[in-house]
Amino acid sequence: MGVKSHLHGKSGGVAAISTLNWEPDWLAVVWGDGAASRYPAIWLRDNLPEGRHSGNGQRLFDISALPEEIALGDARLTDNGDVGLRFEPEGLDGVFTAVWLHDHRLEPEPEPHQRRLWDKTHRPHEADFTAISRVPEALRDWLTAIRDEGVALLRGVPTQPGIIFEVVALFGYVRETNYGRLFDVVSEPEPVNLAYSSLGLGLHTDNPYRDPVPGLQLLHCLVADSDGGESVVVDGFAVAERLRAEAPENFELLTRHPVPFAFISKDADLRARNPLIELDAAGEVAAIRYNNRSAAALDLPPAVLPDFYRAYRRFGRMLHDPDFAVTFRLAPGDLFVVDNRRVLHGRKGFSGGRRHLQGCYADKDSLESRIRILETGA
Ligand code: NM2
Ligand code: OGA
Ligand code: ZN
Repeated sequence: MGVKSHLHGKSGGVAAISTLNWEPDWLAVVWGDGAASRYPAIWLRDNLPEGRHSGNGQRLFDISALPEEIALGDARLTDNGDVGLRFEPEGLDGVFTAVWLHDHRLEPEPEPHQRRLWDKTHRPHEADFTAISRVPEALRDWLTAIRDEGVALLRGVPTQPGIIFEVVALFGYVRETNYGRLFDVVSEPEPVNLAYSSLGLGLHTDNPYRDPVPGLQLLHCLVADSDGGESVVVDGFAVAERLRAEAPENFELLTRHPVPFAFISKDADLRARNPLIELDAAGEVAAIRYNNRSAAALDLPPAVLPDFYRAYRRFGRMLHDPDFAVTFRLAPGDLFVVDNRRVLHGRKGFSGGRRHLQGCYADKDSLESRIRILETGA
């Protein structure tokens, strides 16, 4: 029972098989709707249900334990429409349900894009702390906005120091760093980091000098008695896509050359090297790293640097184009979350009275896990 979800079912929908064909190397299935699927024998052998623990669904054997040459010796439709297979040379029998085979079709079918790119017209999703603490659907919607839009606001978070931990506990775990499990963003006389001053902070992602970078940042406002200090957020993915469309050669340069970032203090010497725009294996933008304060001296080959600077500056100008900026002012009891691999944030300088935020980092995998759990109602 628990196993089904562990086996990553996509649809769970009803799947009827109309015809089975097989060769020693392949199983071919024709579905009730006429679509066809093929599965290699080695893949089927690797995924036999018996190969997994019946309680938790974890695989029980290592890939090296599989015989070198695996072939199907027989394939038949069972009375209830599932698929019985025999594997040689082991002489092993196993059954796959039609639903499992349908959920795990291997034909390339692009996953629908979850991310929604946005510009200055975007109104970040807002939720109420009490509501998301009590109503699973409200929590699901708030977390989904963070996952798909990279930013969301929360109101009504008591101005009690440390309450940010209760927000994180709704979806995951704090990612502790040299700044602590929690950090106080207040203006200090000798700030170890410019965030702890009253200066404005240009658009940035946090901690690019760390690998991996924290996936999420939460900032909770306890006191906002000063003038200024407004928050700004920009969808780095939207800007990167604009750059790709308008200046593909600039985009390419920023994805191809990793650049050094550093943060050095009395008790930290953090360094990491990564591209400003990171792509995944499919060429999709996977992460933005942009932080003027902690960018180390660029050390790319001299022949590359002039072109690289052109691309870097163009990207920087685009990021600061007001067409992309969403500005808001945090009041006591407000909190916002950003996807720190996607959305840049900044603040205007402030003066006059006191301003106090508490922040922490968390990882995104737990947030995505929580959404799946809330969606299946488990
Ligand atoms: N603080 C607020 O990444 C950065 O250096 C931005 C981070 C100090 C944890 C500031
Ligand atoms: C930070 C930061 C913004 C603010 O702490 O990383 O960007 O509004 N702070 O003080
Ligand atoms: Zn920051």
